[in-house]
Amino acid sequence: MYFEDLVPGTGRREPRAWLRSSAPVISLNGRWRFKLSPGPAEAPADVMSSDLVDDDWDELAVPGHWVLQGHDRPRYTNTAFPFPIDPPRPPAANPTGDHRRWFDLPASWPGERAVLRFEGVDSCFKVWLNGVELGTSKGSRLPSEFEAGAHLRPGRNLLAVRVHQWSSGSYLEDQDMWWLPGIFRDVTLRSRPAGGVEDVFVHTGFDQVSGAGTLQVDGVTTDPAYAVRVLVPELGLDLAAGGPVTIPGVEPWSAEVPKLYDATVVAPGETVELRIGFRTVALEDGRLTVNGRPIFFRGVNRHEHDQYRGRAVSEDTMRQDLVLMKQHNINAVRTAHYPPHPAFLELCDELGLWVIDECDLETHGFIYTDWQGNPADDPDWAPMMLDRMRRMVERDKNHPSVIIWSLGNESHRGRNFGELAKWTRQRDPGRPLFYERDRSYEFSDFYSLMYTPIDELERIGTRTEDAPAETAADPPLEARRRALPFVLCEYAHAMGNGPGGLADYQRVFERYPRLQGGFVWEWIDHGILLPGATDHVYGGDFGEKVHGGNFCIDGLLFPDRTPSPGLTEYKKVIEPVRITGPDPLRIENLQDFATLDHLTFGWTEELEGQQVAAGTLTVPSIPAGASATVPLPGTLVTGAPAGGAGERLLTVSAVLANDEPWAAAGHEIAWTQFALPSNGLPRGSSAPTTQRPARSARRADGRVVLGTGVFDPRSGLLVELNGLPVDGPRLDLWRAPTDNDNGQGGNNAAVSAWRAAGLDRLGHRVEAVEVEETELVVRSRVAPDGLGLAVRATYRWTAVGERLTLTVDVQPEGGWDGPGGTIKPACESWPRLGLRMALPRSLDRVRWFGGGPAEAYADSRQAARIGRYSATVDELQTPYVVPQENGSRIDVRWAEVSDAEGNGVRVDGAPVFQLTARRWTTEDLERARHRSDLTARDRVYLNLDLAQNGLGSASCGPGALPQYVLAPRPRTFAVTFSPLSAG
Ligand code: IPT
Repeated sequence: MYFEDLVPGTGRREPRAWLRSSAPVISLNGRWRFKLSPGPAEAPADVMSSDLVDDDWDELAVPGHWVLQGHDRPRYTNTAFPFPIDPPRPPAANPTGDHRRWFDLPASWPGERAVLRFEGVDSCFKVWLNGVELGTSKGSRLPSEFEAGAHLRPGRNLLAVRVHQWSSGSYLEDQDMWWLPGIFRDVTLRSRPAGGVEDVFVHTGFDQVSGAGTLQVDGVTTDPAYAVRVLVPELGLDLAAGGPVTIPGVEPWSAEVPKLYDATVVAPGETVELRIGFRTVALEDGRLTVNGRPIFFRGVNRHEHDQYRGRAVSEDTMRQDLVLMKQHNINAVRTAHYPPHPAFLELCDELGLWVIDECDLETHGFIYTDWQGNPADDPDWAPMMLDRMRRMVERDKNHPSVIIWSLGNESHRGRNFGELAKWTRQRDPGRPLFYERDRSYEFSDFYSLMYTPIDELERIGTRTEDAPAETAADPPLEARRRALPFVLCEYAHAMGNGPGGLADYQRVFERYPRLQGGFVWEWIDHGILLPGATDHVYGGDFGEKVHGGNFCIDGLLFPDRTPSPGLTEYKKVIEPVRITGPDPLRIENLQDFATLDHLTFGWTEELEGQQVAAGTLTVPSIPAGASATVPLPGTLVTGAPAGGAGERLLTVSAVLANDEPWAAAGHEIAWTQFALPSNGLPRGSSAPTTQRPARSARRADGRVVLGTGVFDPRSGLLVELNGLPVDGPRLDLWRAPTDNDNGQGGNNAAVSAWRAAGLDRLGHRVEAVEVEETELVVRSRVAPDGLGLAVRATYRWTAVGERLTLTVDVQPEGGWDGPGGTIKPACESWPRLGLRMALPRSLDRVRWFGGGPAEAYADSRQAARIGRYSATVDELQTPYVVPQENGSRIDVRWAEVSDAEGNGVRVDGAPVFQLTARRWTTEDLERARHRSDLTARDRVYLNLDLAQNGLGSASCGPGALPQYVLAPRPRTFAVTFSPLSAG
């Protein structure tokens, strides 16, 4: 059967470019009739017949996936095939969706050749027009065209499409994503006029020395006797197709300045509109260059995903993705792991992004046969694989944004890739090739890896990495590999809270010319909202046995396209302008082509987080790769602060001077904050004070009273602060594990060491509550059941006026460090070190002076700006699809937690602390699997931390770097509480 053989398709036309043509076209998108059968055998034999009555069939939106429209259900696996590995056979249970649609041919429709074009059908289909079979096709994310003209009728026509969820093609489509069958991209009927433009291949070049462009347009007509002309009005060009011709004085295309020239390709029967970008892509001296300059990728891997529509993404959604990328300083997309909707590439041309266009090819699941039977190395599969490469290259060849062809993803090594590379090099010598997973790199123009640790990246930067086993015994091949530029095609796994370490990667990328940047994994969480649901689903939510869990919830955007803190962090880390200083200020242009003339620079001076002065800076024109020094305004340099005493900060920021297609004037591109000399300490700081501690500690009425605090005499916990009920602060070392804490499949899992050390079950035994003259001292031993290790915590309370200061001394005891100790493996980190307390639920507003506005952690804190912020407790939560530790604000100098009237508590750090506030406990957060599992309790829970462990990206990659690890060792920290009252 066609769905289980190794024939890529039948009856299809030769692949060609996606063209905007003047020829008549009818969109067949819309409501279709639909019937789902459990397998091909059960599907109606007369699906193509006009006699079949389909009135009782359901309706389905096309483009769309039936599994997201109430038929069957979506299915998520990472690497596993959700059927037995028995290539090329699909499973017996092969859901088969019959789609039917009647359409009217307008009277004006030309009675000539016509084609039916499908932009994407997952995974295999057969098509009939008016009862006549036109053909079959596989290759889900690729177009298929069938001759249709001979079978069209005036008036009503019946189109029937039978789609099989599984096919031999499924073995080539094992990308880490939802399995989503259906006609999920556009369907059109296109007239093919005599004397029309069948295909166009635009080749351009740009010579950075002379400023001249070259243009060659290969036009193919339906009849070679016809001449094809090319018009580029802006350049005054009107030429016969062919070439190349040299055009002096053109403006080049780059992702930074995406200059496009409108062009028209004219044949007697048809006109095609194109947008041409002049650029030359080359490999020179071991580096990738465009227009003669090495470029640097600040990239993301993008899957097509919409929380309601799956991979049937609208053009608005595509544009939204690109606008968000541009707004966040991203300049490159790897179309992981298949060619995107064709309109997406037009938008990349227009808005300016470098694109690695990736073939719809991944055989990852053969990992479970130890790569036995992997199609990539089986010549029988070569035609299926080559068909995919050809359809991608032919479709997308005219886009200036596409600068690299990727042969596919995660398909191990195999000779068929040699066929793909050979054909592609011959067909398009103008673009280099990429393939990561063959460690010999013989078919790739790049060396590449995924999730590489920083130290390995340093070795690659200096070309001193170990040779892979695949090339070690082959000196010429190894020499070739070592000379290649390096691109980190996936890194910084953005699953849940994280990734940590982006800034560290960036530093290494920028240090070594061989490293041409990377692509964060990945752009968006693949959470799906099924009809009527409030929680996003992921693998396992249907009780299925083989699934990939929440491994697809690993994007920089939440499923509704709200940026996550990870995206804000990435934006800051990849700023194309670096501002250092402050005296003098240095502005560095990190772009590859453009000046910074499109930006304006401003500064603000803040005292205790409140603006006291502001101005603009005059910055000279700075070419790409250059920098300039800019003097600071006089008052800032002399240090004569406006206003009174307190912490002074200078913020310098670069914003768009004018509206761009992707952001309005004023949109911020880069910023830096500097500490200015400070003029004494502000009121209310927890600095040494001349006031002497109150001699007020006393026992009274079965309670201990110290200043404004009332304590329980047995637990030593604070129970009241100035009349406000409090559930006293006590030591806390636990956090609700993040996906990165959990690591991958038990590897790298910080959390397994934490649990082995009992950090998730610590108990508190109070050994002494000592009421001294001026202080209250509470001594406790904090330890888990079943283990001998512990933490000694000594809480020392003093009161000065209304202020109550708590100093906590922490001493680890017993074998935290593994060998010889009580736990194995060693527990090398603590999730957090701080205090936990509860307040009445009415205290649901937080004001703070510190890092913000969003969450930040030790290794993801570049985007946190010191300032004054306010938020409700609910707003402080970051809505991760899978609940986990989140919402921590860092470098908090002070925070006020109050009710609507302003009554509450102020907390001062010494000098700073990390703050979280939530309506549920850490344990609630840890238990929750979906957001609706979290329900508010009648308290507000605060964590006041000295520190938390870094985030890392161990959900797929390295854990937190050593400098961000919170090691178990003795520490002392303090916070001061004071009452806040309304008015
Ligand atoms: C790599 C895949 O290429 C990508 O599709 C995704 O699954 C990612 O991992 C993790 O989310 S595979 C690599 C970890 C071996």
